[in-house]
Amino acid sequence: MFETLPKPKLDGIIALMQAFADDPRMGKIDLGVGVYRDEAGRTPVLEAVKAAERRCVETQESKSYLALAGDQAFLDVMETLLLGGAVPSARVAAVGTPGGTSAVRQICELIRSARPEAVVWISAQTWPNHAPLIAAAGLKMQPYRYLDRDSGGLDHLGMFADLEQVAAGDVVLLHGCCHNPTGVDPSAQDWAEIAALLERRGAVPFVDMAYQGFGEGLDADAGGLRHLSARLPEVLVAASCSKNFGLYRERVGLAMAVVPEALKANLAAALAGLNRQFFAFPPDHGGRVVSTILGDTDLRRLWQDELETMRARVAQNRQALAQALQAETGSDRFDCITTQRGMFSLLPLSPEQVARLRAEHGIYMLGDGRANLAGLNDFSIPVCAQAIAQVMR
Ligand code: PLP
Ligand code: TYF
Repeated sequence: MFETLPKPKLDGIIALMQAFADDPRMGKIDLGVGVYRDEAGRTPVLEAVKAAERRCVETQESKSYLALAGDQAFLDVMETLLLGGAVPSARVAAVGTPGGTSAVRQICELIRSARPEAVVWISAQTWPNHAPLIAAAGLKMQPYRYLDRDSGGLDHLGMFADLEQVAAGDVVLLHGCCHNPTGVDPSAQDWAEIAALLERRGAVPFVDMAYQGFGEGLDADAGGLRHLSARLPEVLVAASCSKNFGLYRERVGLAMAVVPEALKANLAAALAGLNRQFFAFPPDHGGRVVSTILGDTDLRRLWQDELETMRARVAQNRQALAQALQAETGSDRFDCITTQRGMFSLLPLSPEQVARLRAEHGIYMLGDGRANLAGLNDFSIPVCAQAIAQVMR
């Protein structure tokens, strides 16, 4: 039966991870997969996570099945972290999922169950997994303009012109903060305009929140989502705890629907039903770690300090790289790196230049120029700036 199995398309990010691991060069630099790294290049388990894990090991009395939605304590603390009380809980239905990836998939399945003809609008540059996940759920897609390559900021005119084409009942996928791969986020004013446009067109926002706390701070990063939730009748959310809790391989995420009160029970049942179809009970350990941290004053303070350290380090790398590139190239075209946020920037490099960086300098980034700036340190910043200037000459 498998002679006819089509050759699967590889995940380019995972393939790049492997290529980096296989490269024997000593001075190689990994700006590929989006994981946080400290100055020494490590992705350590957070102290708050270690402490919460110890507590869970000591106190947990059973690992028997829970509900299809997962642990309610985890869902409650995440509702507060994401929505900050912007809407009453009576409007919020949520289920745990194995990471943000399956949250995106579950939300797509939910859209298909409710409205199979809906078009999902995605930013022209987006996380490489978005399109495959939406397509796998059988939904149609349309791109909207997002990045202004000249300024390195939001293509406001292009984005709003494209979103004017959105039909009632369509879905618009937005990155909650720290847009992957561009690092370009809407301003508070932009979010208000997005909300007004979606309200006028009768379209539903779908917010993918994978980096809360890595942009400006926990509350500021959720500002767009909170504004949309307070203003619109329906908002869909996929959230991940992989980055901000460093729980990557534990697979911690949730799928959420903010709806009118009368619909909450049906949405909760539909989401639980989708969990049952795909994996039944979501993983528990990581979510329990998250609820332990957020439910304890001291652990929460420790976690927020650790998150702030990560956020500040990436912001510092942005400043240092932009300065080094300015010095090497004499051009201010890289200044936008400092106004972009989160781990990623889309560097203005051709695929050939990216290939040369990898072959000649051992510097790994995605083919479109996406670089994980958390992968830099004081030593590699001047090395990268020189190499980038060289391939751009
Ligand atoms: N959405 C975006 C935009 C991402 O960058 C990621 C990756 O971290 C995810 C969702 C989901 O990540 P995970 O499935 O590891 O929680
Ligand atoms: O964009 C990234 O690098 C992260 C990690 O299939 C990631 O979001 C990469 C590929 C993948 C899932 C997560």
